[in-house]
Amino acid sequence: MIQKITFGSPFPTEAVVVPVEEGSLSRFTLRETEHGRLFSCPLAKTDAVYGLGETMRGINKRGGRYVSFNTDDMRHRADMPSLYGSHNFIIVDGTEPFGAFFDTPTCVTFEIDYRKSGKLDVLCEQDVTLYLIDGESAYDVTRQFLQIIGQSFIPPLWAFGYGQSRWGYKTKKDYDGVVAGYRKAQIPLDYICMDIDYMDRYIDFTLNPKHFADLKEYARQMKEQGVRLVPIIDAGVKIEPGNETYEEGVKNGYFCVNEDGNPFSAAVWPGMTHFPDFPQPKAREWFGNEYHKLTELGIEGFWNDMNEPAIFHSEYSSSADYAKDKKFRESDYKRFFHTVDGKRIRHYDVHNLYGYMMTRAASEQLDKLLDKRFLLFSRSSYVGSHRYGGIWTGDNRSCWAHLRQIVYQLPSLNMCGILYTGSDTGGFSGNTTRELLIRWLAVSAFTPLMRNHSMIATRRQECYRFSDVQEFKQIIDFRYRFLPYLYSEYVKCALRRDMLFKPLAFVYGEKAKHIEDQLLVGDSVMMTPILEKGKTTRTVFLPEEMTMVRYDGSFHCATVPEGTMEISVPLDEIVFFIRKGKLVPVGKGGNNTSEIDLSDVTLLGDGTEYEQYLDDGFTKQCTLDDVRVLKK
Ligand code: MIG
Repeated sequence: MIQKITFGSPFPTEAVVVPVEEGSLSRFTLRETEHGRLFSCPLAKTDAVYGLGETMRGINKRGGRYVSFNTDDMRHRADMPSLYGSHNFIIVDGTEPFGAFFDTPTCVTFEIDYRKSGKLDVLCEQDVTLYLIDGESAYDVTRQFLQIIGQSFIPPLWAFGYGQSRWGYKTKKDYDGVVAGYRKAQIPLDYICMDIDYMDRYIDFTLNPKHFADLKEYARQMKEQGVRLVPIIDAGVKIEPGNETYEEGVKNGYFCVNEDGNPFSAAVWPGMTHFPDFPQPKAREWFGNEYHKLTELGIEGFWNDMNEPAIFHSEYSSSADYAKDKKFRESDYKRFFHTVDGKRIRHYDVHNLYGYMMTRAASEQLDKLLDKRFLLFSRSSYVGSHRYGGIWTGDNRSCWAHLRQIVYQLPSLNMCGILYTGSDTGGFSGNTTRELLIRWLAVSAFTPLMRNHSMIATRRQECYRFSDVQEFKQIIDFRYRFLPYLYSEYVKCALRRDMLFKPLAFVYGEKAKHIEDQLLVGDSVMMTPILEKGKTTRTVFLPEEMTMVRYDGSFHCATVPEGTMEISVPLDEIVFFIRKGKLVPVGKGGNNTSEIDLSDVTLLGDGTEYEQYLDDGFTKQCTLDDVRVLKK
């Protein structure tokens, strides 16, 4: 059962798209404080607390403090309160499980048994709509929530292939080298991301005249080889006469304004820029339509960056101010404005919607510009973003802790609707190691977005640059052989409003509550990755009898009993498990997704039937009519 209670008149976020009955406050007590409304509820000693999407720490969020305020800060320490997205849905899993979604577009602080309080405290700075969901289990509560926030974005099949990216690729030679490197190593590749250097001086919707004047022909040649180019688009539009996007935006009032009502200026990569007024529907339509400048050249996928929005300095604060104290950014967020329905709205008050509305802008227009499904993922997000695109989890570091973190983030993001996601494989900042990258690939092999990305001036981390490239090949080959299952499960989850990654506790309950380093992937699979340096073995908890599958170039299956077991996982192998009575279709693989035959599969596991979603990989209409039953 879902009820909503409105406190004040919150800005409509459009996170919830299904009508919900009005109710009255239960579960929480409410206290008005000088910092906002404080909602509190007691936590029993054994209650687990789930949700909160893109946050640090484990799957059970208990013991932590989390602040929903979208932030670009690459120091992802364990106690980091805010990352790039805000997903205010939280689930208390106790004797009477319930969920609460605090729908408010600015700062919310969650303290979860933080001060030995035995309480969940949620402080909402501003007006809020609270959605309360009662259910039989944490999973049931979550599925009810997924029903009211609408259907997830479904990218094309090629977006489930392996992608290479790096901040620092500049010329065609760089991109050609990537294709050649992967070809030579016989490692599959489906797309290459183009980071900011493809543009003319970081100006959105322009091309570097020296290197990419003929992007159309170049994109065609790449596609002929089965590789798509996926350019980045940043939020800030460079202030420069002659920049069409800038001129149109100013002329039509499509930019955020400062205290004087003039377009607000802030420095990002291109130098001084204006920020598109994404909460304004007309501005969204205009900015989204600008993507035609690239779709006309044959581009079918994009990533949206810097849309918290990130600011280096502004017309109000210098870079020295920014370096000194984060407070300056916050005060800048209070000094520029959106214009919605003729009303002026302080950016700070709707801050967490900016990346969401940018994704929406792009998605709604790409849908009009293209006759096929497209790839779109964003850095910043809010609940509702999942209807328009995916996200990547931002600027992680090449360290084992951040490999582990994505395992925790996957189910938490899925609880908040976000299905198309993945992390910078190998780590963004810092220098990766061969071992870390391979283990990271073995985790990303299960995530919808599987992209190797790294920061400028770090060690090069394309797989073919390492010794014994065969070991990398085997892991990525696995991904392509696993695609018939992964793709089918993804689309079914989107259509059925389900999670792709579930904590074990969501299915097996109490006995699996302590397990956070194994995940259920779709309906049949349990993944059990190696997350530690130097380890080639690990302990696996089996909540029931399962089929253990080892991939070493081919698949080997064995039935293993409920309980605890030690498995060995050499660097070039993948070990996963299939739940009792379930099946997993695996294919023959290929050098890219166009070579994959999703219908030519072998069924692994001891089940009798598998429901496979099957289509051409790009058709816009995905429906459950395209599910066929495979029998063993
Ligand atoms: O200030 O475009 O998270 O993936 O490579 C850094 C350069 C801007 C941040 C993104 C990262 C990207 C980088 N961007």
